[in-house]
Amino acid sequence: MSQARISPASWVTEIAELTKPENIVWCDGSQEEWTRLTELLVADKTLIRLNAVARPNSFLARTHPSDVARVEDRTFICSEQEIDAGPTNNWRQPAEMRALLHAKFDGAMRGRTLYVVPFSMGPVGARQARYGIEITDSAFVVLNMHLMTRVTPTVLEKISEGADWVPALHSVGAPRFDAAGVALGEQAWPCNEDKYVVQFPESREIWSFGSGYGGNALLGKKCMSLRIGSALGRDEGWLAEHMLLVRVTSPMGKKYHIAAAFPSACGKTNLAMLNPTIPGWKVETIGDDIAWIAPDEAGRLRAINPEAGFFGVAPGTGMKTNPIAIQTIAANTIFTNVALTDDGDVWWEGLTDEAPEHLTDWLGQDWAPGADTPAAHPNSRFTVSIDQCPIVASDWDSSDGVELDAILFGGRRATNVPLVVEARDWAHGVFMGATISSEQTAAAEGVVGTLRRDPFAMLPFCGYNMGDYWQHWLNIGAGLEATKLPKVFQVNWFRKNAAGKFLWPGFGENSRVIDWVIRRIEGEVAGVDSPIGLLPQLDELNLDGLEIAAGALEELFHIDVNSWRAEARLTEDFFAGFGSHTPSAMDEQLRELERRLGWDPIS
Ligand code: SAT
Ligand code: MN
Repeated sequence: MSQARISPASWVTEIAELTKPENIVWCDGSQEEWTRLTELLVADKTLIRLNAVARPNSFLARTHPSDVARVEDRTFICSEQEIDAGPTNNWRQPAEMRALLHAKFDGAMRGRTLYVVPFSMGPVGARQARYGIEITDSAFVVLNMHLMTRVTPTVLEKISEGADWVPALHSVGAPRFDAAGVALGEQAWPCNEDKYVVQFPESREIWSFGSGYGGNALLGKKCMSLRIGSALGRDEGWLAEHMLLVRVTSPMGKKYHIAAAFPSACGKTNLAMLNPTIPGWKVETIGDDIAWIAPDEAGRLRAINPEAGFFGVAPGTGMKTNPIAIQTIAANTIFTNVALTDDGDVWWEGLTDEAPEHLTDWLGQDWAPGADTPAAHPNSRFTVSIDQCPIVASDWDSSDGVELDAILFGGRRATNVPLVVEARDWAHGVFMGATISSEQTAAAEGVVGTLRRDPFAMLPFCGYNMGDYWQHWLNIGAGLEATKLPKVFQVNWFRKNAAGKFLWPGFGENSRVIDWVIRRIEGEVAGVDSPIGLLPQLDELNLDGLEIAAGALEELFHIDVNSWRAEARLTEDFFAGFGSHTPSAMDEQLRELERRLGWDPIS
């Protein structure tokens, strides 16, 4: 389906004619480029250089207060047919969107530099690697791409040898001059009120306008690796997933690989850097956000992390919750929208138990403990290369990837969903993934806390009809021997008691759940059947040394039949929204759940 492309040079010329930049810079991802661009941005006050002793080679950026998260209602999947975008995506007719975008990009880079960023998702030359070229008028984006992807001219060589690539065009939408050459004035954080994050899945193109923030602007991440990636995966027989990837070594010295899908800001980075509290276990990080998964010749699913860095949520990250992340960001890190300490270091809620006596908040205002607004924006972030992670697997970027043993699906659920439950088989696992719901976080614009369906944690990231995506998952499983497939589990660290307190301590203690998952893989524990899947028998969990309130464990695994019936009713409505694109196997799973809940769905 992908089209023969014009050369990168012709594309750059075409885009430069449209956007009318002052000059063009081809980027090479070098240290020299990093130094040059950080100096440029420090000089123009886009970046603040942090205290070089406390935080060497690290920087703070403060965005415009309106440009702080992904803009889901401005994100579009422009497939030829609306049905191919499906009911969960915004769709516009491609020709109409192209015309609109041409008007937006016309002159959008006047007075700015157009940077050409050749990048690879996955190790250059690997079977699973995919190449892209991002054009951007933001040096801040170039620096973040350095950390998050592999920026290298080698990509251009691969393309000239015939490799396919994704053109990814980005502008902050803030020209310095109008068409008549009149200066428009420079904003501290250039962006545009009108934002578009647009994917054309058939022609594998990305056009992003108006935002300089995160996934809106770092186009290798959600736009390419998930939205375009999922469409590529559908056509080529693999899976592009919003999943962390870890290697877990048991006390017996056996290695397992686990991928886990959680919505944005639900703890993927924490689980990816898990510090086990039970003795003898070791966790190594492979990725914290995206996994590309493909069947191999032996009939196993193998995964790579296509990225090269972390774009992690700062608030809540501290020595107690994620000491590995704290070590990772000790240097060479870009922080966005966190608070600044008086000695030129960074701070956010949860970094330490007590806030410093005085801070400059993410808006650049004086801040003191007790203030009624947070010092760091709830979606403030750190960008850092994966190489800095002290527990990164030494072969994290192996071209072969790793064999998957288990897949976890999770979300933030205060009620109903137990700490862990195992799917009966692959199709039941797909049903678990398809029916995830989670309380909304600050990672996207919207009301934090409201419960929303987030199937496979891919709601904002699936580049085609979500119903077809479930069928694709079913097909991948059906094409492989059941015994070779990873086992699938649903987890929920966030269940609360009636008083609203978390029942499970989470973080390092989640190693106890991983321990049970692995003992299930080994067939060492039997679990106990329940209407929603296989639960641990409480004595199968390793709870040595854990202090947990009396009754909390029972509550963590309690299945409330009435609430689950209500949940099944909502799933019925949810599936109905996909019409004939809901796979019949998903309807069967729902009927089966209803039967197990002792409920005759027909009456
Ligand atoms: O802004 S990003 O999309 O990169 C982060 C996230 O929402 O997961
Ligand atoms: Mn994410």
